[in-house]
Amino acid sequence: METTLILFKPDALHRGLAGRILSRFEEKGLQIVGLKLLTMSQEMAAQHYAEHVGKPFYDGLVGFMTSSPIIALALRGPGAIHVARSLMGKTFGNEAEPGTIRGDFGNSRSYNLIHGSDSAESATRELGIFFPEGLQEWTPITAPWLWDAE
Ligand code: IDP
Ligand code: MG
Repeated sequence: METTLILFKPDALHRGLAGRILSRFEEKGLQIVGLKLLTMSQEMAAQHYAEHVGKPFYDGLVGFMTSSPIIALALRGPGAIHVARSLMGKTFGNEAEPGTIRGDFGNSRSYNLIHGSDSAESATRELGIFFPEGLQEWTPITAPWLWDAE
């Protein structure tokens, strides 16, 4: 079982796509264990995007991500990190496959709607930034069928 950190970026909220994007994950069977609306501080953005410091797009990315509210989401399920990334599609909307969130809802290289953790280490680190208080522990009544559990 894995837990991943998803962010709906400001463009997802401005474009009124938050509900539709959330539905993709719910329909897939990922469990919501954390959900909040917040505006990212400069400090949070710097921590979250530390690996990108110095890249040409870094200042624009941080400016965009701190410009208005985002939704932070913690999702759980078997292989949740990879499963969520595959639902999201490739980084740039104009390269992402149709059927993916980025492939269906965007055509931009900078405004790509969503972030998802890329590894177990990233997920642990990023969940700590957005959910320092911890996550909600609960068991969906459908868990045996969602998770291949007995
Ligand atoms: P990811 O979001 O698919 O993991 P990363 O390479 O980790 O992609 O980049 C983080 C974010 O930085 C991207 O989601 C995108 O918003 C932005 N970004 C990455 N590369 C570029 C670029 O070449 N131009 C503009 N923005 C970029
Ligand atoms: Mg990344």
